Amino acid sequence: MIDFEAERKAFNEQGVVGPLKLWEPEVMTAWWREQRLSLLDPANTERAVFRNPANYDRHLDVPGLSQIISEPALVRRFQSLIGPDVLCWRTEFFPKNPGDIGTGWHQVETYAIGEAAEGMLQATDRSEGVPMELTAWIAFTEATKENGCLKFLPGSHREWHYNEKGALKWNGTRSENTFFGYDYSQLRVDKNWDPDKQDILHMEMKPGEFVIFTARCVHGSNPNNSRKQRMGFSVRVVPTHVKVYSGMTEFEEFGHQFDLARHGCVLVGGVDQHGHNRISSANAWGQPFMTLS
Ligand SMILES: O=C(O)CCC(=O)C(=O)O
Ligand SMILES: [Fe+2]
Repeated sequence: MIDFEAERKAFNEQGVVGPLKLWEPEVMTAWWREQRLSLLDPANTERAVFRNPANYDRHLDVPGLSQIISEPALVRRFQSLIGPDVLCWRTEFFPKNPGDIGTGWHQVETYAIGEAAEGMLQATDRSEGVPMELTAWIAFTEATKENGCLKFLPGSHREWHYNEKGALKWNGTRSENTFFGYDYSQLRVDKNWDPDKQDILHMEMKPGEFVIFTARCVHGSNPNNSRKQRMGFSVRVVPTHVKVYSGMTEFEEFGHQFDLARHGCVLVGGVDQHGHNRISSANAWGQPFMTLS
């Protein structure tokens, strides 16, 4: 039995709740071994929505990923935190290879990363205290302090420590403390505030566990000092009142170009009473997505 009340309370206080369980470690490990092959299979890659190395939104073409985004363990939590009507607007892989540096601290809400000053998300019916976006970061492999688990500043979602709307140029380097080439420290509201001096929550997870957070909660990850790859998969969702990529036909992020012609959101929970967004009802193979009522 999931204690939704307790999880909601923890989330509201901290901006993050986890680790939570999706599958047993052995189940995840075997499943992920299969998905790795599917990701590289040309039959899938030629159907991918975006053709660039960022590898976003592969849930729209890889059948296993099309299914995982609708797992009740995820969707029921999303619904408990942002309401019954839930759209998955993006998925992202976060590999961290042996020797890779940590992901720098960052804080966003509308995903106004870099040049996209207006952001990718626009709320149209915001209620006080209810987030307009959530991420479930699923551990496809083990995530430990040693191999680059996520880290959070609990409670930091209540205050803006970074100016999300500030212009930031992608510098193409992956130096320590940058967010894949975006130097978030330039956006710090208070230059004397040091995230590393705050109370840090290290979110260690077994394969098959996940954590839910609002990207307003300052987060990053540790470097990978182990000999194995750490792999996370972020499922990003919004309530249906949020406009996704409104008025946009393309965007640029992390030095890559994204053409939105084939992008759609997936309704993983409830109904879409707003009709703001293009909805994908089936993946690239014509297999319908599952929506929990
Ligand atoms: O996995 C990471 O290193 C960073 C993940 C992250 O920032 C996110 O999912 O929003
Ligand atoms: Fe992030």
